[in-house]
Amino acid sequence: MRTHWLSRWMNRFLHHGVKRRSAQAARVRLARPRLEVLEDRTLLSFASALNFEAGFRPTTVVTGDFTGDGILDVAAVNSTANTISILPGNGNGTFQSPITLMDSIAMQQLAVGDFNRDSKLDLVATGYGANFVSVFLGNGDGTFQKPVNYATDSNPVQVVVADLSGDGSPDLITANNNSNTVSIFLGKGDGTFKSASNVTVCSNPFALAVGNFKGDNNADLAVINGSQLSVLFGNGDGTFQAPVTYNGINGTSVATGYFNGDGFRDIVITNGSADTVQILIGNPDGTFQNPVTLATPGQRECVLEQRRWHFPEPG
Ligand SMILES: [Ca+2]
Ligand SMILES: [Ca+2]
Ligand SMILES: [Ca+2]
Repeated sequence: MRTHWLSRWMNRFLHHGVKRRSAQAARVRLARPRLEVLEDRTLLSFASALNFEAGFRPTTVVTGDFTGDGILDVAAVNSTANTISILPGNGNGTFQSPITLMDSIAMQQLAVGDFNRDSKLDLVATGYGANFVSVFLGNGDGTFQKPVNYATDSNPVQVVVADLSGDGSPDLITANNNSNTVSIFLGKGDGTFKSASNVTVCSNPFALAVGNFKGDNNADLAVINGSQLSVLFGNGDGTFQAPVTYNGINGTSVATGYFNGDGFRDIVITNGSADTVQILIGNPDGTFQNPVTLATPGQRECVLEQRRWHFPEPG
């Protein structure tokens, strides 16, 4: 049985603070793994927030070592300033004044990757109103080259970086909120991308995640709108099979992971206004069980999985 570092970490995290239970309760937990534990877990606490200047109305942040000094930095996209702010990290939880990247379009969402495989991190941002993604190639010192725009379908709301074609070059996927599609941009490995291939998914998609659901080492897609989940099995070359639709979804954000330790990828969906998390346990054939809905103590707008996608996945 395969186990994954995220699953092992999740198991340790979710068991933190949980009291010892009876053997019968343990058997129940195995039958419905981790879900009760998620409800009962002890929440972590943090010191008071430190605030650092970015641009006007930052909407998304990502982290990476953009300056090449081995210290994590922060990149924030500023939705009404047409800018991205790079905040170099000092290594002690504080950050330097931002380096500002300009673009000709307003950007809302951000993702990171090494698109030209020079070991210097690059950025891609969605331009919701402009119907573009903007690719910024990193110089490795916190500065970036002038952005190159690639046309998407209408209203891209999220961009994800993953190698969909298995050639080692990162590709891009956008969820296009007004087109009922995702746009696939296959990377050429030199920092440029082929024109978009638009694939039909559920109507008005606004969030997506990538995972190997079927166990064939091809990257698959999970795309949600407010009430449906579309799962698209990858063919391994950047093309996808027709979507399989799941109803009963109530979500605003989607991620994948190994939540019950069986080695098959599962899906988690949050809904910020409903205060819920939904878990869909994955079956060995890439299908999913009915969503299990959990109440959360407060509004959860976004769920993230800290992972750089590479296929085939490490065992
Ligand atoms: Ca750095
Ligand atoms: Ca690069
Ligand atoms: Ca690729």
